[in-house]
Amino acid sequence: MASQLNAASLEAYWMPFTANRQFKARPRLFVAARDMHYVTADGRRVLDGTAGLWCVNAGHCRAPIVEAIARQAAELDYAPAFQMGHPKAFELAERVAGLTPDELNHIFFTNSGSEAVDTALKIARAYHALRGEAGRTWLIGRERGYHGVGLAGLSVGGIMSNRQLFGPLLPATDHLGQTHYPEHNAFSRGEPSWGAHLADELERLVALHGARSIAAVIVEPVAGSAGVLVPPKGYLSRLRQICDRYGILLIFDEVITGFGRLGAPFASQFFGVQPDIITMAKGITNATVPMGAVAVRDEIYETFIQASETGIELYHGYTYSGHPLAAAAGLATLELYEREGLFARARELAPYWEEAVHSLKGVRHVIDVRNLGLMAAVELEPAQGRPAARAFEAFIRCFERGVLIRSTADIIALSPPLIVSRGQIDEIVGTLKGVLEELA
Ligand code: PXG
Repeated sequence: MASQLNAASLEAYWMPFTANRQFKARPRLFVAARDMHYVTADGRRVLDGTAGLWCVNAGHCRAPIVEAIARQAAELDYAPAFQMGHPKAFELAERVAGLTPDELNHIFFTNSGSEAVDTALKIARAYHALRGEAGRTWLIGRERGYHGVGLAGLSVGGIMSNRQLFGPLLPATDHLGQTHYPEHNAFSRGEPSWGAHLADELERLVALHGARSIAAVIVEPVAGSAGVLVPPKGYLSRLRQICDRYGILLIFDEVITGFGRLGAPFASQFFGVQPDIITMAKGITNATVPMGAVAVRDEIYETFIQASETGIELYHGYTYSGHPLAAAAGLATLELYEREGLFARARELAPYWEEAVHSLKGVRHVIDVRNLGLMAAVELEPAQGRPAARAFEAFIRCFERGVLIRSTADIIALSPPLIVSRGQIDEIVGTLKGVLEELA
């Protein structure tokens, strides 16, 4: 299996968000991929039930994207990102702006979701400062929120294990309460009907910190990493209303929900709620080349551009912002999504997906199933005294049986590429069902 890896190379690579000791004792390696499948080092095909890490929306190694990257690498490998440009970054920005909601027409490129989040939070504070409201510095996230691993993203994030060793985090940050209450919304199909009022907690934070001290609220429209927490009906529009009332910017972190995961370009369109800023990454290049981006409302961009007569308007950016390979990959990816109608396909498959995953209700260990678009979570009763062990064991056994799922605590997350077939949905759910029935 790990035959081509010796002990030294296994040790040299410090793997991210991984149980290194456990992994290195028994490595799981992919060496190739095509469409819906990975190939392991020992030559087995594994059906991708997670689109990599929620990112390979069009399936693996798609020829148009592969070719665009190869052509670009041979033609223009790199152009300085500051005070110089190359055409494809502009073309991609225009394409992305064509997918974002109406008034969000300006795109800042980053290399990851984490950087997109830090960029968005900096833009939010600077925007208020430029408008003469420098006192608006507080950034509000949400319990169980995941906004990447930068120190700002961690500060508004709400997953304790990601935060606990790294304090003190950014001051002037606070959190809304999380939205998943199994006693009210276990086994909800789509958006739970209970819980819109949870958005009113923002009123409490406004009262606590002062209406004119809050810069922005950032939420994932559907929380992904914490285990697919679907917002209660009406919750997001209520957040929007409260932000409007107090001049607070609303940021949707669409790193997972962007690019068709819910059957619309962005969750914003799916829910009919328009934020001021959207962060994105992952599906923007079908995960072939690292890239993230931030889309901002016209008036935010104009505020920066008007504030400076001649100089640099935003002292922020990355060496690889709008990198030629990422831009080429992004253009080919968006063309592919469009040509194959993949967002519409996700929308059409969603009811079948919902039926399939909810067939796990009543299966051994299952205490909740939730879904939206082509996302779902299956939550398990934790094994006595061994939290997270049961879902991790399910992950290992599914992998051995040729299906890739993802586990986080005792929650199994599913998010296949949008090209998944009905038969493959049955295979993912059927394999998981078999594994759960036999798990201790
Ligand atoms: N925001 C959100 C909403 C995310 O889901 C990030 C920011 C950070 O993106 P980068 O590109 O810096 O990783 C993410 C990333 C999982 C999982 O299995 C989720 C993510 C990454 C890896 C694994 O839940 N989300």
